[in-house]
Amino acid sequence: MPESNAPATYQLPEQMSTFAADVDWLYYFIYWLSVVLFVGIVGAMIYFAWKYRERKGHKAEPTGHNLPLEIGWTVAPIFILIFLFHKGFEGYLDMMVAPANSMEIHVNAKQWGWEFVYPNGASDKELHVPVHKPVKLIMASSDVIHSFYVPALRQKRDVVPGMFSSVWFEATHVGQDDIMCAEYCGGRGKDSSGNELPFEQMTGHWSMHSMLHVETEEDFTKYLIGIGDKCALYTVKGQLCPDNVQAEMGQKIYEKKACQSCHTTTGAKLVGPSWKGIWGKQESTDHGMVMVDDAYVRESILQPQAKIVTGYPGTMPSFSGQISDQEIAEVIAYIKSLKD
Ligand SMILES: [Cu+2]
Repeated sequence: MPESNAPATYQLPEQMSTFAADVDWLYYFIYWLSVVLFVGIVGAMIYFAWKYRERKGHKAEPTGHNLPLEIGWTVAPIFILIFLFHKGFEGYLDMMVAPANSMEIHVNAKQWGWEFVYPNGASDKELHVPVHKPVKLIMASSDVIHSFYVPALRQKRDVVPGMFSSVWFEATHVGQDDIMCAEYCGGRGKDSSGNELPFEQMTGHWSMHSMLHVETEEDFTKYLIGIGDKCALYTVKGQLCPDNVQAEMGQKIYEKKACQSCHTTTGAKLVGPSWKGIWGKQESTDHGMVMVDDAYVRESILQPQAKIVTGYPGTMPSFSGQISDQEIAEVIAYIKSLKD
């Protein structure tokens, strides 16, 4: 794979991801192929128009067929198209299939801004990623269709309400680039009573801008700690985050995901069982006795209706797709810390 580190050129922005060089190679191949064909065809046209112009004493004669020539100009473009399809499809697969060790970051798009949620639930309006590490973005929209676009990464994908779409990339050097929305997603030029807003207060698709910051692993860890990810320091060293730190993070998720509207931590009964003292207990459910352990808590977050504790309505919605494995581990650590 060629190095993807080239600076911006007249036609293309700077290269900042591993597949940027391949994308650009194909772009320039198609560009120069078009230039050669354009000059060749228009040149031949002008030459023939001049050569066979109307002159006294010359009579037009039909040219008839030239079979080898006709086969040649039919077959040659077929091979060029097969080659272009092959290169394009190869590049597409490369950009679609994220490596298994990718770091997952959730992206929420809405009118008109971006939110990036890191594995432990800490979030920010701008995207920070470590250099030379594959990153997978799992993207959702809460209103209309948006499109995540970072020119230097050569990555662009629609973000559609009601489904997840994903992209991945590996940044090749430390730097910054713009994150834009490439789907016209509306705008607001009037207030609720229909009066035209002053220009500075108008907002919309064009203001859906954010920044990508590619950082060294050290800077990225500092950033994660800065936005409240206390486990980052341990994760980056490949160590397990201590239980008490995880429990602290779990408490934040408990508040942020509004778990407290149904589960208390005081023993009081709300819509769902209180988390106080529940860890390790045997509970009676509609599927018999169940031990409250990692497996049961995980299942109850992702498929709340699987085993409902007797005496509760079982109306909890599934958090599947809205909570990462790391966040589940932190919620579990928090529940563990509430043992009496
Ligand atoms: Cu948008």
